[in-house]
Amino acid sequence: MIRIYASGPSRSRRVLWACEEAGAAYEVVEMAWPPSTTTPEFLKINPAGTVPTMEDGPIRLTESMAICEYVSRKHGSDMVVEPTDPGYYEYLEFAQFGEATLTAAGAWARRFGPHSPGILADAREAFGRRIAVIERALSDGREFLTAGRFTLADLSVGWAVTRAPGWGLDDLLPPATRVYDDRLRGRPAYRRAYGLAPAAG
Ligand SMILES: N[C@@H](CCC(=O)N[C@@H](CS)C(=O)NCC(=O)O)C(=O)O
Repeated sequence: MIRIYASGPSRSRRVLWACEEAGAAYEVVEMAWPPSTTTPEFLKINPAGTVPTMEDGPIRLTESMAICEYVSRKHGSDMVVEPTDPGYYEYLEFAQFGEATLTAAGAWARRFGPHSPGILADAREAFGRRIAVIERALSDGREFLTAGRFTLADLSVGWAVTRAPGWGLDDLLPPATRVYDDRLRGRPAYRRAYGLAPAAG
């Protein structure tokens, strides 16, 4: 069975969410925070000391989006958009943007912001500019970022959007992105991944 090393609301939730969307069976090893120093034996599994980390037989992966793609492909989920599908490059762009660009600004705010008002201001400004990319895409009324369905691009960007309150950045979410945020939070798979009761109605 797929084993996920996870910790609280970290990026490991993106992976649990992917497993729930794909209908994958998985087990969670919940780690103390930070996983590198409070659980030193974990460094033998992942020298970077980061979560999520996944083991499935001989396969070991430590990047959340790589794990989401692995789980999706293994379970035949339509969350993957193939290079031969229409809109593939839009999908590729958003799937990379969510982790590499949007999440980065949120992580600066959470990790370094408390030590320096200047860094926090810079991180907030960066997050505000970066979320404008998502707002522009969603302002045509689309439900999901690309391909007319929920894809790995939504898992990538959506994890960062739904994490914004935990980073103290939710006041920066623009209107269409707020509607998208609500839509994602209502998904049964999201709610299971976060241990939340099913959405009302
Ligand atoms: N790009 C990686 C980032 C992994 C990462 O930095 N995870 C954070 C939690 S969200 C972590 O484990 N930080 C602990 C540390 O840096 O010591 C991914 O998407 O999985």
